[in-house]
Parts: sequence; C-alpha cells; structure tokens
Amino acid sequence: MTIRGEYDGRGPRRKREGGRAVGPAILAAATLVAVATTFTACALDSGFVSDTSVFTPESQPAFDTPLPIPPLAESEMIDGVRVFSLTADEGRKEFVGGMTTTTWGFNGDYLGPTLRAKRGEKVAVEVTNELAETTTVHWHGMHLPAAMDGGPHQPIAPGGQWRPQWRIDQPAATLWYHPHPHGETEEHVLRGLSGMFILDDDDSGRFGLPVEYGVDDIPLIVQDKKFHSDGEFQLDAQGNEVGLLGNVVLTNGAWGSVLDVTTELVRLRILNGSSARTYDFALEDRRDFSLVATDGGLLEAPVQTGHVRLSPGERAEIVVSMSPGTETMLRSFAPDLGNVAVPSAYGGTDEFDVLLLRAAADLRPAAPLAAEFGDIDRFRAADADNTRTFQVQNREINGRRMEMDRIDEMMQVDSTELWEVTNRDLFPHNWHVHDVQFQVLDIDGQPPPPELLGWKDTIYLEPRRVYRIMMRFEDYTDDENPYMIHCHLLLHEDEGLMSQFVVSTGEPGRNLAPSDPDGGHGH
Ligand SMILES: [Cu+2]
Repeated sequence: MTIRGEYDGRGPRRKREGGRAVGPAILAAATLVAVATTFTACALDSGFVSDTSVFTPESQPAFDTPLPIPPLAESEMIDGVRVFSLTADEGRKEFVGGMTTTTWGFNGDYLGPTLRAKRGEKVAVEVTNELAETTTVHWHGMHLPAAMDGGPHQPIAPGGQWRPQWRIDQPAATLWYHPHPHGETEEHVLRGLSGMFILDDDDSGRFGLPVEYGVDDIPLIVQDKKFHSDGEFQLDAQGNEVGLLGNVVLTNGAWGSVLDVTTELVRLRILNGSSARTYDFALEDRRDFSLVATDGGLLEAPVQTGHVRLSPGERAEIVVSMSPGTETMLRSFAPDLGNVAVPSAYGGTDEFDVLLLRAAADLRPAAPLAAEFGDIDRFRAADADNTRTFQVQNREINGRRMEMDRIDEMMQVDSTELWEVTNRDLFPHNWHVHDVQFQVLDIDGQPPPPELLGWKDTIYLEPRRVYRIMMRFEDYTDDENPYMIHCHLLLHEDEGLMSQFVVSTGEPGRNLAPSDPDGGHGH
C-alpha cells in the first residue's frame, strides 16, 4: 500500500479563527485525563499554538453526578394518533467548572425528551421553533414519507411550527432526532438539539432484555464538547478535517456521571451523538458484554464482545452483567479508524472515561438473555434490482456537492438496491441513508464482522475499503421531496458531502439506473 501521504491533511475549512490551532496536550494514558483531543489538521502546517481561551480539564471529574435520564415525552392520543410536542428554545446550563453555557434544547435547556412509540401506531410531532433561526427536526433511522423526514427541505422558521405525521412500521430500535438544516446541522446539534426516539414492537418484552426505562434500560447520549473559558460552547472546528473534537465527554448532558445499577443486567442504549468523534466503547477491565442491537434493531443473537466502535450517528445496545457491590467504568479506548493518514488528528489516539457503573450491594436478579432473538432475512447480491457506486471524497459524493435543487438519485419503489460505497480519502467518513435500514453485504469482499450483521442506517467507512450494502425501498413515493444520503460527520455534511434521492413509482421507460451526470431532473 502506498496511499499514505497522498493526502496533505488540508481540506476546506470554515470560520477559521485567525489560523489558530489548539495545541495538543500530551495524552496521559495512564491517568486517562480527558485532555489532548485537538491535534488539529491545520496544526500540521501552522505549528502548535496554545489556545488559552479553551477550557482544559486539569483532572478527571469525580464521576459522582447521577446520570441524568431524559424524561419520556408525554403524548396525547388524538383521533388514533399519538401526538408529541417538541419546542426548540434557547436555555442555559452548567456543564463544567461552575460556568454557565448558552444552550439549545427541546422542551428544556439541553437535549430533549425521549419519544417512544410502538410499531403499528400512528404518531405525530408538533414541533415549535422558538429559536431565532430556522431549524429542522429529522427522525434519524425512521422509515417514513419524505415530506415527514425533517431534512433540509422541511425548514421551521423562527416562531413557526411543523407537524409531521406517519405510521411506525419497522422493528423495535433505538432511533434519535436532531436538526438537519442546510449547512447548519453541526452547529445546531452542538448547541444541544438532540433526543432519542425509542421504538417498541411485540418482541420488546421478550428475550430477557431489560426493559425498565431509566432503571435497567438506559438511554445514553454520548457527546464530546469543547468549552471556551467563559463557559460557552466552542462551535468552530478550527481547521480540523473531521470537525470539532471536544475534550469533555458528556453523557446525557452531564460530565462525569455515575449510574447506580440495581439489577444484575443493565442495558445501555448508546448513541454517538457527537458531531465528529468516533468512539470505541469498552469496559475498563475489557471484559465482554452482550451486543444485542445496532441502529435498526436487534441482532439475530447477542454477540459477546469486548468493545464496540461507534461513529457519529450510530447506535449500539449493549447488556452489561454486574456483580453486587462492584463498579466498572464505561470507557472509550483509542478507536481503530482504519488506514487514516494521521489517527491522532482525528481522535484515533484519544481515550475517555465515559460513565461509571456502580452496582448496589443487592441486585435484582435477572433471567439470562435469550441465546437467539430471531432470524433477519438477509439480502443476497442476486436480489439486487439495481447497483450503484458511491465514491466519497473530500466533501463530494461521486464528484458532486449537495445542491438543494438537484436530485442526484432516483430509487424505484419496491426495488432492492446494492451499493458499493468507498471512502477515497485518508481521513474518516461515514455513510448515513435516510428512510431505510440497510444490511452490510461485505467489506472488501469479506463477510462483515458480527456487529455489522444487523440493520444499520449509518456505518463508518474505513479509508479505501469497498463497503457493499443492500436495502429495499418501499411504501412511500414522492417525486418532489427527496431523502438524504450523507456523511454523518456533521461538518462534512454541512460542507456538501450529501446527495439527494427520491423514491419514485418509476414509470416504464424512465431511466432510473444511472445518475443524471448533469445533475437535476427539472426542479
Ligand atoms: Cu465525512
């Protein structure tokens, strides 16, 4: 392999503040102090300049703050529809060092309530925007009509409202919601607009899976942050190729929190809600846990593993077995980012303590997990009605940046697609598809690892590898409103690494297979 060094680590940057680079602190791996996260790409060519205006934790937090549990959103049944209400507004919250931070949140200062609905239910969400700028709310991982998707084509103006409605028709899963305004997603998410959307189905109470929300079934939104010394969020990636990498890792909006475990088994629904950082979650003693679900729902069977890598937007549900009176730290070890040029520049050498799990002296007994959850119908390459190739490079997909008025791809409804996706760069990207959950067929021709054998809507793209994924487009067609395909590193998305596709009835004779090279089908 001779690809190392081809890429110079420089790419498009925005809002670079006077060329400053945040200097790298030395990662004290032995003490796991949460510092040293911002070896930036531009530091490669501009030298290291210490940025004293950034809050730098001098020691680990005590991990004695009870883990905040986002409240379950209330809902009202109106004419057979479960109706939720979300209001985005500004707030203030203390995260670190006794300082107050200006935040955005849904129905509160920071983050939002957990929405929860069951397969078969009709749901609606009355979203109100009390912010001073336009935003959107996207239902990440949800199969729903394009006009309800909450992407950049469904803006909610300041003071405005939006009321999407759809029927939940997919397996139980840990989904989430977040803004998706054109070019502004990273900032809106960093300010705090995110929440979980948990789906249930008839299997949700089975298999010995912990199901008591906030007791043994724990939502865990993990986000890294960087604070200015006045307490405000830093929102500028300052030239880092992947976006903003923080030096403080929050769980459900708290830094250094502890979960008091009262049951022998505890289920963590981990969401990487960060804008750029990829984590490798493990327990501090590296013992195994059970990986039970990924983005789109349960795996076929629990996978015993010692770690799980999550790039931005991905979810994993893990079940951890605890012994009475013990404690263990959920930690993010240095993630293997694949063959990237400068791992340390992209968070590949960073380690963080994330959440302390502290078991009571007496634990409520739990039945063992089922050995199997049930088969997933697997796509085979021969099932594909159509094949597409996607090359991801810099901020482009197949050589093009996102244009709001250009549809890039048209999918025929009731068709199965096979896509070959490759990250051509030597830095991280990932791949998120709206509307569908997909399966990973193979990676460089090899079967995917067990953690990638379930339903996914977001996968990490190790550089220069060919990911073949398959999905089926069903139920909803709309020739006007597109869904999105994009990198979920939010800076990349904002800078154009996004394509638009429609799902169409595809009348006979209409050419659906290749992209229109001139971009556009008459919008
Ligand atoms: Cu990317």
